[in-house]
Amino acid sequence: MNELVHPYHRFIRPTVTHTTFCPGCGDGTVAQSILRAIDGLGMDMDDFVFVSGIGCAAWIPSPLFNADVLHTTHGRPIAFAFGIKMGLPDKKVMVVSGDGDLVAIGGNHLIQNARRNIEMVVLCVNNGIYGMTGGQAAPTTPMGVKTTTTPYGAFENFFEDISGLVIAAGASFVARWTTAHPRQLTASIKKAIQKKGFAFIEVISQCPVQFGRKMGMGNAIQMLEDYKKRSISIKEAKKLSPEELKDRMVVGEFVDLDKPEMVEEVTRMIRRASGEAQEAVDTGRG
Ligand SMILES: Cc1ncc(C[n+]2csc(CCOP(=O)(O)OP(=O)(O)O)c2C)c(N)n1
Ligand code: SF4
Ligand SMILES: [Mg+2]
Repeated sequence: MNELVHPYHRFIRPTVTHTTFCPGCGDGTVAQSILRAIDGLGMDMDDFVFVSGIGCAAWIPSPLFNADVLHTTHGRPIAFAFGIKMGLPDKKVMVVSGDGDLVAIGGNHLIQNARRNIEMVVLCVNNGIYGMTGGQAAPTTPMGVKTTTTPYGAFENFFEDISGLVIAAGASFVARWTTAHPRQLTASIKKAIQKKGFAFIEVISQCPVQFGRKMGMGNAIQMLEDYKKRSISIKEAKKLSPEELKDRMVVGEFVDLDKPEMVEEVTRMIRRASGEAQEAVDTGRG
């Protein structure tokens, strides 16, 4: 009998026999969307260096993907990714991590590298909570949500629009989808991979175990149904008032700009500086 092999099995590290994700976790959809995008572009794992921090979402590229992956410290994947891009400018660098990793402890790396417009893809899996460590409140946890650290409900103002934050910081590509939009997500990942600049994709993703259970949102399917019900395209959102948009999730590609990319600018500057230094030596001025 022929053995059935998943079409993306070739992308998975041979030593990996299972994932760390809970049943129903959105991280599987995100992983598959990334692999679909890479396959759809006719690219290979060797074209990439993946980087992740610490958290459930950070397990997506490492150890799952059979590629060069840096599984770094909590909050620092973008800093590592910047270094990799400077040293290996021909590689595609993709960061995959959680909202806590990228927007809480790693928030400053996120905004500064978006401002610099360093060419990299950053996939932020936003489940609104610190999933891996037991469901503590994150800066993305909506007010009132009961978590391990907020048993009477989250009391901090929260980042309602992290895509908006990254747009304001200066990224050249920004999109938001949910795990109920795998095809649109895959299409945006393809664009992000091809983008010359900082490309950020926020994926609102279900954590049925820590977030869904505490919020009383039901199981993964019910959470996905909720995403479908509450999400609205940018075009449709423009017709609604802020009150009407309350509790809705605006999805789509928000920004796709061409602007100077820092690694390219630095490389150009180094060439110019070394040309001037050589000229100084040749003309006896150096
Ligand atoms: C410096 C440091 N602080 C805190 C932690 C503990 N820690 C590990 S993962 C994590 C949060 C993960 O949340 P998120 O990035 O949203 O990922 P998720 O598990 O939700 O996918 C925390 C607080 C750590 N490992 N290192
Ligand atoms: S705790 Fe939540 S985010 Fe982490 S693997 Fe389980 S369902 Fe996914
Ligand atoms: Mg999280």
